[in-house]
Amino acid sequence: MQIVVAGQGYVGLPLAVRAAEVSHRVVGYDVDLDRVKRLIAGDSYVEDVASARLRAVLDSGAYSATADAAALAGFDIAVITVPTPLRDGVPDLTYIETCARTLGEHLRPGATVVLESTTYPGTTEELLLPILEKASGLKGGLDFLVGFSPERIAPGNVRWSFEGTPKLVSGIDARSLNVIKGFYDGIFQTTVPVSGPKVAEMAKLIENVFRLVNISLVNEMAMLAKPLGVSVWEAIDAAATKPFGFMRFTPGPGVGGHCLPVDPLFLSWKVQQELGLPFRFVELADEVNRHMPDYVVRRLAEALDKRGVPLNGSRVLLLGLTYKINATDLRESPSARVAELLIDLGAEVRGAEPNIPEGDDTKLNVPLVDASAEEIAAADAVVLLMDHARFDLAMIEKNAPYVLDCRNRLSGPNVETL
Ligand code: SAJ
Repeated sequence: MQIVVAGQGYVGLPLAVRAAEVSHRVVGYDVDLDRVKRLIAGDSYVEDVASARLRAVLDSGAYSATADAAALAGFDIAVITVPTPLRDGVPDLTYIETCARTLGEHLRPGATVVLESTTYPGTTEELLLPILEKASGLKGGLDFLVGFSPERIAPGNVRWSFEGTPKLVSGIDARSLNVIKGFYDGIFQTTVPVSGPKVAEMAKLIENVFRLVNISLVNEMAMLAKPLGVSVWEAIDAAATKPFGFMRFTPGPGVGGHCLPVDPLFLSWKVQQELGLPFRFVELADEVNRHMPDYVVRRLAEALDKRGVPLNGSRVLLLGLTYKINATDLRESPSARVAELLIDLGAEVRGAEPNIPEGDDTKLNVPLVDASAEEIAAADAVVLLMDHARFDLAMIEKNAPYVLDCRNRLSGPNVETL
């Protein structure tokens, strides 16, 4: 079939390439010209899509990338995988709206549109469908089909492959569900039909609220266990020996990424808007997680004070600036907030991040240095924010005058854990 995947980011590109590999003709549409140029050159910027795979589907002609909306004409199925950011705590669906209008102009009778972008329950039927109908003059359900299927991309997850991760599928009616399920059945090993888009939209948010709340729980436990003289890390490891009814989460310097700090707030915003009620778990979890950088800085200040080194004027080396272990993505990373707080208190802050290409420190608020023995020894304090596999933990333990270990990976007289 003729497929369009609108938005070629960490969600859209894996889907587009996989659809091309299973013999669809796929147009990868993105409004970012730089991205399109890289795609046409076979240069993948998505860690889970190797450039060799991209080049193979380009060479076979199964996949093409474009920023030209005219190339969307004639699609059988269009999948929307555009960002849904928050702007000052409010969901920004303008990317979905713009994309829907563009697709609507090329919508033919019998075609299907699927939304994958994470959003609040009701978006597919209350926002997307009317825009498609207005732009096309066609009637949803009658002339064209619509549904929602949330993404479950776990960047760098080696245990669950893209096609091996079960995929929720939904449609505004039985015909829509049938076509959408059929499309994803050709790509994923397991599809899970649900009764409608709202269920699928809500399920995705439950998945991420679950993680956000549980991570904030262990973060608050970490802040309480320290003054109680208990190792929260050892206690979590002990709790994790329970073979049922428990899932292990670990404390950290905060919650980053494009999912967890953002998606759950779509739900709390919708609940507030529709019901005039707070979604207290999400608000509290978000508050606790956003406090973690302040807690890291407080612990560091106390440790330096004990060593007679005022934070003001001290040299601090942050290890691991991306949002999660071994990730290359900086979005919403707590390291930026940690650095900002330290700089405001007069510290001279440097960062070491082996997963960011040399010279790519334009998005950082600290100068990028190597995690060398010299850099580590020259710091008054080192903070291990992300225990990337590329770090030489033994060398860090040996050379750092003091380390605040936010991941419980180090040990020694010069090491304290979060
Ligand atoms: N984090 C902790 N403690 C934990 C787990 C995570 O502090 O126990 C932090 C991470 O360092 C990171 C943030 O939370 O800053 C988010 O971590 P994450 O493991 O949830 O990673 P994400 O944001 O890449 O989440 C994605 C999600 N996938 C989708 O939304 C489609 C999530 O549902 C997946 O479970 C997760 O990947 C995964 O398992 O890799």
